[in-house]
Amino acid sequence: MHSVQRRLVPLALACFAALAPPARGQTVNGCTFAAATPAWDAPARQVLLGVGFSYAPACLAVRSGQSVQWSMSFTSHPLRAGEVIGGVPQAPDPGNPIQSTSSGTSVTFAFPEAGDYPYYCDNHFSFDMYGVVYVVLFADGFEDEDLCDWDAVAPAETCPP
Ligand SMILES: [Cu+2]
Repeated sequence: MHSVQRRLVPLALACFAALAPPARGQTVNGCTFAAATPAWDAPARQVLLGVGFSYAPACLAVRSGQSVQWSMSFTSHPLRAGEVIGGVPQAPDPGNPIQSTSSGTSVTFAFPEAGDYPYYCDNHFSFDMYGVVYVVLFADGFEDEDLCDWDAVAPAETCPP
């Protein structure tokens, strides 16, 4: 462990519970980190159909390394990674672990890296059927590269330009 990490880990330990993803405070797919359902200690991390055309919970916070299971008819509700902006689905970040799923009734994706991973239903995004998986970095998994995903806690000198 080099000096940068020694300096950063105590800071991270002190405030990990309040960490927010880079888009802190920003609304993405109807979600904010603050309003997300914390699920890292839940017995199951699962997204189900909500009332009407919606996900339940749509905005989920998990710990890096955990998996999330979506359970619903993907024929009726094709799952796609990406953000919906102004009613238009955007191309997903290539690092988003959520893969397009158009059949079956259950799919699980692992989220090894901290970040925020938006998703939507390809049939009903115009009804705001979308959400975000927030992947929270916990202190025992910290690496300098991870800290750079969290601009609120990573000093600029630790991050690539
Ligand atoms: Cu749908």
